[in-house]
Amino acid sequence: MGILLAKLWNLFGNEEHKIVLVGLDNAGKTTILYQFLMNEVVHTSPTIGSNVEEVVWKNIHFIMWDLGGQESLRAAWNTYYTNTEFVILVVDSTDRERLSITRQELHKILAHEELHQCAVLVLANKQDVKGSMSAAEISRHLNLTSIKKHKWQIQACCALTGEGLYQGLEWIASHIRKK
Ligand SMILES: Nc1nc2c(ncn2[C@@H]2O[C@H](COP(=O)(O)OP(=O)(O)OP(=O)(O)O)[C@@H](O)[C@H]2O)c(=O)[nH]1
Ligand SMILES: [Mg+2]
Repeated sequence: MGILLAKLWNLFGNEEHKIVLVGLDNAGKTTILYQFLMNEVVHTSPTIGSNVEEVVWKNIHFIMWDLGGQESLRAAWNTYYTNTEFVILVVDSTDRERLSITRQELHKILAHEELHQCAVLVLANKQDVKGSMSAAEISRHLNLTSIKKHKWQIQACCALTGEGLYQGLEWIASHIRKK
């Protein structure tokens, strides 16, 4: 009976799913958060601390936490991890120089005990910029195929047009439906 009620509760879209958006500063996290919220490009400045918004899509309620990505702020990312179901790692696909730092951060995230059950969506952002790295190239550099304990996916996107963002969210939604 309890399970049935829980299923009905979810069916009516009352359950909230927590997502944290991480990635280095300037990757496009805040731009992506507000694309999801309003389908608009907002003017952003570097996030100090975090932004949080509720995004409802296909009757699924997401609580999205967008965390500041500057080096001094990354040490505090783990204070947001409790009850997180999905991590969205946003990568600036033009930033070849710092991809190895992103890789280190990703593998630190995956090793965190509070995230041992979470699934990871990597968004290869800024695909509109000529010469940006492809999703396949980023996947190779981040060594995504070595990830065995977490479900993961990589999706190319452009936060300015919104292209690719909803394919990414659909991947997340498909995991929720399977539960
Ligand atoms: N060309 C291009 N620019 C983008 C894209 N997404 C974001 N930007 C720009 O990148 C800059 C940084 O975007 P933010 O969303 O503030 O980055 P952030 O990841 O939140 O950065 P922090 O808050 O410092 O961690 C802004 O000037 C955005 O307009 C994109 O897909 N293409
Ligand atoms: Mg930001």
